[in-house]
Amino acid sequence: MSQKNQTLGEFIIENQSSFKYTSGELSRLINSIRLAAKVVNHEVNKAGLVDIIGAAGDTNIQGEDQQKLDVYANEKFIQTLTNRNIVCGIASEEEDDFISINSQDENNNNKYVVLIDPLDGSSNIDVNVSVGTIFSVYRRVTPVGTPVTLEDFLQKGSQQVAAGYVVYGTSTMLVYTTGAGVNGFTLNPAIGTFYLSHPDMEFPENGKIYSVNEGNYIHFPQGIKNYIKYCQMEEGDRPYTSRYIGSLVSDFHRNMIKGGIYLYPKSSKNSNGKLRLLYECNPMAFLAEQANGKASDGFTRILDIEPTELHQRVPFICGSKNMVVKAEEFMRLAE
Ligand code: AHM
Ligand code: MG
Repeated sequence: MSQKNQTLGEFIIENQSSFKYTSGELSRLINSIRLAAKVVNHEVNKAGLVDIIGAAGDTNIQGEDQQKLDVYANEKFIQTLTNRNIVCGIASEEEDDFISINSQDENNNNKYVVLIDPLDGSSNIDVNVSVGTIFSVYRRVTPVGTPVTLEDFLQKGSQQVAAGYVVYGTSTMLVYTTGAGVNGFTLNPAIGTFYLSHPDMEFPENGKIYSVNEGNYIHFPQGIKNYIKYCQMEEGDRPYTSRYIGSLVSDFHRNMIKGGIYLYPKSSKNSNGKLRLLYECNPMAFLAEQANGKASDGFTRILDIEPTELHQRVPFICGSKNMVVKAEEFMRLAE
């Protein structure tokens, strides 16, 4: 039984046996993420103090400026997962291609691949607004002991065995699922320990918050425009409140606790929206469903989408179940 004040370390050990593959490998993986999260948290927290903010001069495969902390977080997560010889492959928002680990080592029997957005919402770093890390875990589909291939990463979201995020906010929290509900752990920075602070997290079925970048309104599909107008209409429990941080993790986290919907639709400028299916939308969708919420591209369940590319983008609507159902209704009606 999970109980408040339990440490994340204790929780992982206690819940290991309830996971269907009990080799301990997944527990070690979550432990490594916990460690890397603490290291990155330390750096994020002093971002305003040291000369680490600002663009590193590189652009990633999507042509966006990389911030130095993105690079740092990327290195830390990859290093931690690689050095401890825990996974057989990693794909990251910051890497053009996936990384195969220890493919030469015949003793490498690791079964899991990790997909990660090491520091999401990075445009918020240099203005002291919260950012996050998102991760997604799959069992490889190619034989153990051979180098991983793209096939191991291009799996449907419904195949995930674990997913989670770290929110570097007013407190730092690690929230994750292994398919048996969602639990949130808050870091006590004084002693560097995560404590179970939010057991069995769930989206309220209805909410009163909508989160969308309304600056793009003019470019949105008609169904989304109509849904936004519906949110703003004076009727019943509406108008809803608008809240948009521009950090997916933080917007999702608030909406899960308070009840709400997050939308990043396609637009006349971006035909597939902005967010990436494999390391942003799928993990958030898995968490949402595990927390009694829902995630959709407007028509299809996110977790049912068959991926075709590592850095694929997809429209994303996610949050309280009834709100997402309503948004989908508007999308269908406007077809
Ligand atoms: P990033 O991966 O480049 O940081 O972009 C992802 C972020 C999300 O966290 C956030 O919800 C969204 O982009 C905000 O985009 P916009 O500024 O277009 O509203
Ligand atoms: Mg991102």
